[in-house]
Amino acid sequence: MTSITLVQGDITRQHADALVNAANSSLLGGGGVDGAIHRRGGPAIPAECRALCASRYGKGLPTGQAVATTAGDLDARWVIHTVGPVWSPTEDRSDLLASCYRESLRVAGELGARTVAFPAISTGVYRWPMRDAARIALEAVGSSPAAVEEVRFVLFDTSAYEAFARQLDDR
Ligand code: AR6
Repeated sequence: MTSITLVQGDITRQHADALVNAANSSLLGGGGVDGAIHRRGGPAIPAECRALCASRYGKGLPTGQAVATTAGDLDARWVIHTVGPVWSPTEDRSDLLASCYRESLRVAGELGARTVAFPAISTGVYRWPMRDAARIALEAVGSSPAAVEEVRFVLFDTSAYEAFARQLDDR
């Protein structure tokens, strides 16, 4: 059984077997969590991302999928990159957001990661409303069959932390 914990903070300061990155399909870095992970993780991460793009993901990593690289200088063994969906007011993309969590945990399980830290995927640049994103994230993690001991959500600010805490209480 996976235990779910919530902390407020910067995911790049966390120690865990795997840190999940809210990437984009190019895997070449960006703003938000992605920018922070690439900055603090150092050049080994983009080097491996470039190699993955050249070999397996010529058209980019599809939305909802996940792939692992080294964690470089971060206090973790792996970074698992996943691409969240951009929020749409007209199209239900919740399955893709749930898939980011499920696929990241599947990859983590395959690697043998026991502790996995997630940011609130898609809730920044991709504009997903926090409360709905928290519900989807907690449901997806709660129903994942992956053999991971701890999933830690690392929420950047108080309102994100409170949104996740409320959803966790309601479960
Ligand atoms: N630690 C934890 N959470 C963070 C951190 C951090 N260091 N920095 C931001 N957040 P975002 P997305 C929160 O934009 O919405 C990038 O440019 C942030 O407050 O990082 O999935 C990529 O390259 C928000 O709640 O990811 C993509 O192009 C959450 O993390 C695009 O943004 C996610 O915000 C992905 O957008």
